[in-house]
Amino acid sequence: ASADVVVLGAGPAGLVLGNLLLAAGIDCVVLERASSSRVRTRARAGFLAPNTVRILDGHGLADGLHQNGRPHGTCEFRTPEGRFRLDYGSLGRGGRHHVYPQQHLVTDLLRHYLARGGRIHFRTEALAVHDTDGTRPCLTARDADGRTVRWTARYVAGCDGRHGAARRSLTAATVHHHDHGVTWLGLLAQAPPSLDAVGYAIHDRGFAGHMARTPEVTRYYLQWQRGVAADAWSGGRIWDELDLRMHAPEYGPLSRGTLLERGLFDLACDVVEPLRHGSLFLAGDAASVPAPAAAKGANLAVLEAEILAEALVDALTRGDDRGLDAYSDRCLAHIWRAQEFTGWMTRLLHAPPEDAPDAGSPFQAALRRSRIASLRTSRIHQDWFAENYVGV
Ligand code: RFL
Repeated sequence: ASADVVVLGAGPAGLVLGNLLLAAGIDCVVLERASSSRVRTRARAGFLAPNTVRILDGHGLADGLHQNGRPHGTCEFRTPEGRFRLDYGSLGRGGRHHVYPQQHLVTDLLRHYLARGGRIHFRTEALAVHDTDGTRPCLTARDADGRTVRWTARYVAGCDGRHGAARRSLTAATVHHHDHGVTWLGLLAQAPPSLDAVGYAIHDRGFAGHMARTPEVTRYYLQWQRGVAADAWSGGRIWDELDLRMHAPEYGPLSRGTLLERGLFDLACDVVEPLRHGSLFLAGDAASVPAPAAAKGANLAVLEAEILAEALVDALTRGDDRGLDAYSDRCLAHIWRAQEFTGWMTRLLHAPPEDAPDAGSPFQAALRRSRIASLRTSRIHQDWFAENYVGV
């Protein structure tokens, strides 16, 4: 089988790319390892940046987002020294997030893709990409019936995440890996949000976070000891710990509810360099995974998909390869900016990890308090924070 562009993965990156290529009349196909229902229900991100909304709007992909998403522009820091709010929507460049669960966005993108006549094969796992040095790359995949199928293409877009076939097929790439040394227990609670802001709580026992998703479901995070299982604590113990770290005695109790999902996330990140290998291009988590501390992953994925779509359209319709040549450098500039800010957020929210040379250091603790104080009191620091927090 063949297509001009074979897209691996039906996440935000692959489906935005697929939609933009179809809109320009490019022949493409999406191969996705998971089932259609799994793709539509996988709860992950929820905070979409202004640039993401602009891209979706510009291509008629934002109907669900405007109907059911909510603008959001406030975060609250709670620390042993007190709490303060930053209305980041009116600081920096005045950008706000839209809160819209990723699985709803993916469902919308899939609906538009299919309505435009897009081809997609679910339960089809790409195994390896070959011959990317030539003009006719090909790949092998295992289809829903377990048969090995072969696809040829002009270009392959690897949007299949950190553990996908695109990354595995690279022979000459550098993967920069950094582990922040912190693990989070990510929770989805069947409970309304407890505050009308993103909540970042700093506590001697570790970080806790609160992020709205829908009026009925809220995401919480607890900094967690590495190596301890996600189900080691009862629901009651988790809520007690969240109350403690979110300073509930001072600021009011959290709205409790059933914990629907628990997952462990190491705050580890990576960047692949370069993002182009002949006729294979990486986008989204396949290109770079930022630690989840600053809600960057899905937003970078959509931005890279737009840049790649424009470049592929130029190459396939006009023989103009300049966009493809510039793709890697353009995206890496955004990626490193996001990685730098995410690293800064990570150091703001957590003490040095237990195995770090400066673990437990009072000096580091004082620096962290000073960093927070600067964010609380300096308008310039707040503008910098706001610009980076919503920017990609
Ligand atoms: P995805 O969404 O992982 O999609 C990749 C798709 O590829 C498929 N796949 C394959 N298909 C074919 N062949 C193979 N060999 C394949 N291997 C994999 C997978 O089944 C999947 O469907 O990657 P994409 O499109 O690059 O999008 C990236 C985002 O999903 C990710 O960065 C974000 O979810 C990160 N993230 C957040 N990002 C934000 O911008 N804002 C947030 O608020 C936010 N919160 C989060 C997050 C990630 C989280 N987790 C689960 C790590 C919260 C959490 C808890």
